[in-house]
Amino acid sequence: MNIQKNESVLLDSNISGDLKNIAEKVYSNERITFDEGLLLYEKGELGYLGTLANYIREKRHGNSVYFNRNFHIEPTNICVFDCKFCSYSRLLKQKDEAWELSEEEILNLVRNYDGKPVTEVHIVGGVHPKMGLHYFAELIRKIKVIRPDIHVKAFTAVELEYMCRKAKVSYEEGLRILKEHGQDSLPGGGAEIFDEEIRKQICEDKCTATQWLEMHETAHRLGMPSNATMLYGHIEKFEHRVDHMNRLRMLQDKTNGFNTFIPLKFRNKGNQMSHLKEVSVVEDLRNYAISRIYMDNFAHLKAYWPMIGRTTTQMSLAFGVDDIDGTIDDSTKIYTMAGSEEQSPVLTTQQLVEMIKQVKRTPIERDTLYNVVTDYSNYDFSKEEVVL
Ligand code: V47
Ligand code: SF4
Repeated sequence: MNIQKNESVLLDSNISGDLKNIAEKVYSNERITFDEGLLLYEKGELGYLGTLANYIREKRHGNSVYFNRNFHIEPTNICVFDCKFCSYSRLLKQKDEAWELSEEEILNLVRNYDGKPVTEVHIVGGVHPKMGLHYFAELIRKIKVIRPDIHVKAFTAVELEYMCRKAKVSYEEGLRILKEHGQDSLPGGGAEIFDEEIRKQICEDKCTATQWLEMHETAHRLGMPSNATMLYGHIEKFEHRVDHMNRLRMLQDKTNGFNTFIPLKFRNKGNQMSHLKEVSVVEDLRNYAISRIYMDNFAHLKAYWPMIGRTTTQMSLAFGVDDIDGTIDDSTKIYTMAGSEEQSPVLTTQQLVEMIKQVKRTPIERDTLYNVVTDYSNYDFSKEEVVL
């Protein structure tokens, strides 16, 4: 595909010389620096950022928008940590709104998908003091017995750091055990904002930035790919976002093990940071666009639709995003409890496909590793045997 650069950003006399230099770099496939990333946050207007991010996105992925068919298992929301932004976790002693699924309940959730064409299960939850490495390794093994074909994307670096510490094994040993039992990859959660000062204020007691990065580096070395998130729009400043992306970009240069970067908008309902205002949709779109421009070695940029809602998700597809996660069922509570747009995050594949087509993009179902499962350009849903 021959993607045209949009000269308007180079010719517009309202755009400063610094921003034009960045545009020239983007068009000639050159990496932008930390300071240039900061300048984009400070001075880049929505139209300018969207033009550049969309150029990169279309050069990489054409018109395609990826999604997958997955389901979530959240074994518990009981958590030993106390992240100030979290609306979801409960302490062991707080019985109201706390849940703890038994192994059989979890396996039954998997059995519910018998005969349905899901390709991934995403397992993540609170850090329960009694659910350890060997419990989860066995659980994954049993899931794979029921569903040998499914990709298991499980446990944030935060959960993994705790599991390894409790089991007194190195990250490498812990991850190796989980891999041998069937875990395929890691989700991107727990990264929040890497800056040590900000981290101290919002999630003091869980794994450090260095530990998060080390866990992912170790996973990549063992052949387990992963994602990376960034929680933005709370007390961090623009420089902390650039620093966060910079640390990820450096690790990706080293390992090339990340699939996707997922910016997560801070939602303020029912947590210890509820006094903070949420950022605007314009800021969300600017953030997606800058992420696309800055993270030049990440193949994919994901908008997590249950979090930002369907309309912003559709708009994000013009601001660098090429992936909108999956056809989730309503088993994921981490966002509904934080006040996300979607209080019942359920979309059938047909609805997801229509949402993408409505903005003139091409819906592509992918597996976790971005192999194409189905191109929905001309798909006839009336032939589907199982609706999902
Ligand atoms: O790390 C918690 C975030 C993350 C709030 O890898 C909040 O494919 C906003 O990482 N407002 C966990 N965000 C979820 C996660 C994820 C989600 C979807 C896909 C993937 C993937 C990963 O949720 C946490 C934290 O950053 N979070 N509370 C809140 N109030
Ligand atoms: Fe626990 Fe995760 Fe919530 Fe932090 S964000 S309190 S680690 S469930």
